[in-house]
Amino acid sequence: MNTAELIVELLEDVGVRYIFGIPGGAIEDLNIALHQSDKIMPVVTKHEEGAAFMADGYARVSGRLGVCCATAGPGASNLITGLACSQADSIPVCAFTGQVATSVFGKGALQESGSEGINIAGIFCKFTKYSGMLINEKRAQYMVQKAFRLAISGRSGPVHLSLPSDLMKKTVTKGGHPNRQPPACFFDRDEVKAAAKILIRARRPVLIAGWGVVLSRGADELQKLAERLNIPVATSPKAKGIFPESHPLSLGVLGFAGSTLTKEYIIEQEVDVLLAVGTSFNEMMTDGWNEQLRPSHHLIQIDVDAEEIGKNYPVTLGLGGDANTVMQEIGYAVNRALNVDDAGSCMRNPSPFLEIRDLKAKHIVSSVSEVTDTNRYNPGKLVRDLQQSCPADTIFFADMGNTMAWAIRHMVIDRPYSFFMALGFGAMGYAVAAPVGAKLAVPDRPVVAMVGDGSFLMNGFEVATAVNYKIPVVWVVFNNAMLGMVYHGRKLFKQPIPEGLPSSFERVDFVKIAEGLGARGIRLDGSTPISSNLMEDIFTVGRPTVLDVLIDEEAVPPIHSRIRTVDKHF
Ligand SMILES: Cc1ncc(C[n+]2csc(CCOP(=O)(O)OP(=O)(O)O)c2C)c(N)n1
Ligand SMILES: [Mg+2]
Repeated sequence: MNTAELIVELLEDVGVRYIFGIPGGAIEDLNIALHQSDKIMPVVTKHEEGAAFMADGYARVSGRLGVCCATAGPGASNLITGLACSQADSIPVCAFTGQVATSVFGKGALQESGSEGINIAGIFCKFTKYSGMLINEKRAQYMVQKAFRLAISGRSGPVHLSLPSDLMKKTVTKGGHPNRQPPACFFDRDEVKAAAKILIRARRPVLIAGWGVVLSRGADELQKLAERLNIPVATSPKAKGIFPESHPLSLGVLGFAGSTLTKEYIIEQEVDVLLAVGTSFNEMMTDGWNEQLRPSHHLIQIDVDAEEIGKNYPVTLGLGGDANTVMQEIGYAVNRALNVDDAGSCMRNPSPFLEIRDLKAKHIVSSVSEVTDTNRYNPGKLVRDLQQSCPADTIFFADMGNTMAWAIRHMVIDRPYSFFMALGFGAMGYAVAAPVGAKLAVPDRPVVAMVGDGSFLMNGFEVATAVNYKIPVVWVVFNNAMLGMVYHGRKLFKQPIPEGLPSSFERVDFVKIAEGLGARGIRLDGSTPISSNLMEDIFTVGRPTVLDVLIDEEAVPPIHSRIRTVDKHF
């Protein structure tokens, strides 16, 4: 076999089923090898950024490795924003990019992007866990397997290999080294015991579950631990729904667009012990590093990456390790200390259940802000209607912009692994392409993307990719003919910001765009609301569908905390 065929076999060995990308001269050898594979289906996208987002969406939803590829030069550089999103949210994605033959390095070949030209492998080092260029076909298996191991293990993330075309053609022999992936389930027993003791004695503790709980697939352990400790749970915005939001111990989302009850419970009242699991205390979770988030006695922080522990708030106890494993071990230690079995739970007085119940009654989200124009859909109502009209197992994606804020504030997510945003890097257009990869990972679940019109205009041609492969994603476009977050953000500053780079633009007809791309397009507004019948029809017909929803552009989104942070820190 040649090196390209070896790479495809190695992909097959780790169970890869899809590769997202766009072909080009420098990556034709990989293309030929893929043609011979009956296990891997290539998905050719309309832009490489879409390919990287789809690989990310596939990995984010399935927990498995996502794979994308591009040709040399601009093909490779178009992957950058996608891989940067994966890096910021620790998503395991492997990217392969083409490369001109090593024999012409430095001579000015078209799209040359090796160490003598625009150094793609070097550029990618800055936003991946590992980026390398194949230097010898005899080291190909080592480098590919190393890349896979790094992507999936420890704090997962994207990796990249640049593949010079001459090396792809060399004859190689596959070595007998299976790709072993050691699970990251380490923990420190003494620290676990110490944490259990503190948590049992805590008077008014709170658990904050972050994105690390999602990455470690820790929803079950989280719920068990919360119930055993009788401890209220808030999530970061990105981890929304990892703890069922209707659970009597749920406080909802803390931070950006989060619930007002969470803020009252955690920020405005005393918390003596804070257990932070898989959260880095970033800007969006902490409302700009609010000092009042500090607990009065103990901050216990669990993270797979030691770099995060104590980074933004001083900890009294830092536990390295995978969130799922450490929570499980704390659960055992609590049981042993209380001398109870799995069914036992830690009594607390006053009962957090009662306090949360009363707060929930007080903070019932009143039926969203005023409607200025009756024909325009209030976006808060839109996200609620959408959720109520979709099956319970629907997976939702939310894109950057006000859309995301409305969704965080008004949706109630009770099923873990059902609500996704790329909030780390915060790229507009992510939720246009990523859901296509996600749908391939979970073909039996409905996948719905909530996208602002500005974001849709960035990557909307990927609807044609979904049409091409009959991947029935539903995009709900929040059509306000503007970059709404910019518009409202400017207005909400103490000193309103003028419109030098205007936030509004001519309204676009997304029904026509959808139809032009081969998808189904449906227009809705406030007088034709989303209904269960409509959504059922869309899911039954099973075509990629764009809902072009005219929303009230003056409805003020819940983005005030972000504006305060920008005002104070930037
Ligand atoms: C790639 C990229 N460019 C610019 C931004 C800055 N930005 C954040 S939200 C936003 C406006 C989003 O507009 P739209 O998608 O229409 O959503 P809306 O806020 O109107 O709901 C902009 C420009 C960004 N996050 N990502
Ligand atoms: Mg908009």
